[in-house]
Amino acid sequence: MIADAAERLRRAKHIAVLTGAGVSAESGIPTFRGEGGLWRQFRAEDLATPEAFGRDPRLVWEWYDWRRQKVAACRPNPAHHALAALESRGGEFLLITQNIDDLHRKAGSRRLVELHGNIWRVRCVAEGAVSELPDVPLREIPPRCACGSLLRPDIVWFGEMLPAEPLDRAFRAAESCDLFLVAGTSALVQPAASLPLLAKQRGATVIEVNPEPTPISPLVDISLQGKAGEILPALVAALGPTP
Ligand code: BJW
Repeated sequence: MIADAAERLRRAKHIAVLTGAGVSAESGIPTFRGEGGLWRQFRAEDLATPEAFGRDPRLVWEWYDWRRQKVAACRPNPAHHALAALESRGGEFLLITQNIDDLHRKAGSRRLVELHGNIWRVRCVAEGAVSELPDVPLREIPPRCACGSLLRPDIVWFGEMLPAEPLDRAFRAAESCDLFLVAGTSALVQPAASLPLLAKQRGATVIEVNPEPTPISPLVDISLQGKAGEILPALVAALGPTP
């Protein structure tokens, strides 16, 4: 299976990759829906919606401050490094991530779009200005902008539109790639989950890496069952030297 997937990757002229929380699981960052997942312990409606933030910004920020501390203690794992190595082989490439943890960038990925935002960025609720807030832990909760208004995490919550430019780049890559690799996502959250299906409709080979089956598993061309931190390095190693 790995050899077949590697052969298709080697032949591909344009590769798009979609990652989800499973890719960061081996770095120690909890996923959302599996065993030990965040949505098993917390209600998304209380913490990850604009309504929750409107009701209780302190509660929402306390949760994000806890998550920021967790993420700050984590490092990229072999899955992140393998994807950075895949990009560095050249050719048309885009890494589309739903993750907000910045670990792909830390591993060296550059042709990267973050569909659901970034945990280190904040946005002023009044002015919309986006900035980095690296403090861990936060000095004040909830943090405020210089203008006095509340800052919010620059993260896409349920019921919110995804940022237009990254979403547009992701859809264009899914439409035009000849190989779409999807790793570590339950493929339940829209619109990200529709990207591999769009790629498949447009004729791309779709390869999935996940220890568990997902709703897209019956539709993909190759399903590599296992951990991203094991499968992705093996896949990239099987490609052989960069041409
Ligand atoms: C491993 C592994 C290892 C484990 N190696 N793998 C009804 C029907 C259809 C759609 C909707 C609906 N009602 C509402 C919607 C829209 C909604 C949606 O899709 N909901 C579904 C849940 C039903 N989507 C939205 O609201 C989006 N906006 C939108 O659509 O705007 C238009 C619109 C507006 C209003 C109404 C309707 C439409 C926004 C979505 C924002 C998602 N935000 C979150 C949280 C951000 C907050 C935060 O992080 O702080 O983003 S939700 C959460 O899920 C997070 C993730 O990015 C996202 C995806 O999760 P992911 O990455 O797939 O993680 P898991 O945990 O689900 O899966 C992990 C996988 O890894 C598993 O498969 C494991 O097996 C695997 N794994 N270890 C490899 N070592």
